[in-house]
Amino acid sequence: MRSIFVRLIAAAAVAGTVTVGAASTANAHGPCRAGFFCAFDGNNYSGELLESNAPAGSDHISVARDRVNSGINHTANYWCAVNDGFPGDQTIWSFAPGSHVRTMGAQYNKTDWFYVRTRAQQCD
Ligand SMILES: [Ca+2]
Repeated sequence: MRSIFVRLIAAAAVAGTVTVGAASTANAHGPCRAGFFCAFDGNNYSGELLESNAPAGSDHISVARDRVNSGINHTANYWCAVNDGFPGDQTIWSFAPGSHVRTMGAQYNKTDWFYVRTRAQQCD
């Protein structure tokens, strides 16, 4: 009987630890989950437009046209913002792994799509 009681307490303690750990992880990563890249409509990560964990090598990841203004990169890869246009598409921002960009400054409201590259490749 004592053995069962000890096991129940141990299980409850583990469950409690998991819950606390998950909550603190969410806080530490702000509005974008671990392992994901997030793009936002406004400054300071307001109005999420994209949340993706697309792998390195991905191209033409669509996002609402001409609206991205901030981003959080919780992936191990570079996320590269592209403004399509004439005469050609242009990479206008490089979100390094782990970076938080509160505002894209002069590049606000220009991004049309993203591509993803490894740390070694980086953005064009
Ligand atoms: Ca554009």
